[in-house]
Amino acid sequence: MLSEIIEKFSKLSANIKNHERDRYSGTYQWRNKSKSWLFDIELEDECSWQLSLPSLTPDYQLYIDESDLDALVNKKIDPLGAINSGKLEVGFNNLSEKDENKSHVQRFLNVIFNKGTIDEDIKTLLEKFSPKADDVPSCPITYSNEEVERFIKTGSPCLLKKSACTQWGLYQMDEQEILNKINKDHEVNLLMGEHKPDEGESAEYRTSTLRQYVTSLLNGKAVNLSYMAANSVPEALYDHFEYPPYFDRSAFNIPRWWIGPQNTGLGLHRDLVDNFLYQLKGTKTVYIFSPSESEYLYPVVFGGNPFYEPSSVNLFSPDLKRHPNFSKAKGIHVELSPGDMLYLPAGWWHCIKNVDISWSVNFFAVNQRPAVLSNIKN
Ligand SMILES: O=C(O)CCC(=O)C(=O)O
Repeated sequence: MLSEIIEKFSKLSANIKNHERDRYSGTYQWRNKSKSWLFDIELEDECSWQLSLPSLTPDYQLYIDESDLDALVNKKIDPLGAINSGKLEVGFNNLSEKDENKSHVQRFLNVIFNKGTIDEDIKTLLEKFSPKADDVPSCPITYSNEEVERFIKTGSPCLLKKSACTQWGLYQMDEQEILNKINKDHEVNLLMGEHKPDEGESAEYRTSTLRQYVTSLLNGKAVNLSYMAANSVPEALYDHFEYPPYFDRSAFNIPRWWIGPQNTGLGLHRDLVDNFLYQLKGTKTVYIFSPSESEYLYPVVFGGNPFYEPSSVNLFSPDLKRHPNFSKAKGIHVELSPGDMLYLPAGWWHCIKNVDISWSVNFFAVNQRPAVLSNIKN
């Protein structure tokens, strides 16, 4: 099995462009959780990526069990999920640079597995070419894919009613039918508390089986309002949904699903890639701000996910002493009901609140440039 994994790694090396080689050059040593050596990969400035013998002083050490490594190279879990869930740990010699190194490795893995490179220029371009807050005074509602395609070209969010998800098995099945399709030990990550980048606090997660979580959710007991946020949709469900029809399938990574009780959600942030969010069960409210409002939203630099940027503003109890310009930000909001699909163009800020028990699935177009910039050169 290891030889297949190594072969897949070699193929993925084609994703690494020359300028990335420079940025990520170094020796990455992969070990399993019991610390046995699996392989080293070495990326040098100008030359190709190669497998090498164990280095005594690797720049980065990555600890992952072989089964999880297999899931990672086969793109059944993504690097962000693997790190957040503790399946993949990153080790270094120099503990004082722990967070920085972890971010570096996470970014590097995004380059390999998601073709993910976001340069700072993208933010400027998104701000320049996306519609401004005044151009989108409310979220447009549409009933056709043709209209959605027009919004995608102009970089405007829109809500599609009666979307294609109403035809998916995943939409039509009830909770018990979904559970019956999935291995009963299938593990999920529950978000117990969001990170507080301003205060240097990381997000808190715990694990559970999907079965236990959904059962307690349905019994009204989802512990401390935990949120099953951004988990990879399990393979057993791959035949029960379709990818968004607007881009080629290869634009997307594995869809993520989001399940949680009333009042769970996610704080204000933005993703620098196009996103399609389908609502399967329950309702959620999404608060949205144009990239043109960024200067009022106090973005913070955080973590190693290059596609993600949080704001330090708490939308539900803003601290205007710390964030005085937030009072100038113009936002819109929209409610998603079962069967709806929200198109969130790259760079649009959003904050989520589940109104009742909510199940959603989203697709990030991590392998392509934001659609609004497709004809714009930087
Ligand atoms: O549905 C949610 O709670 C979060 C969704 C989200 O933030 C996203 O799709 O980017």
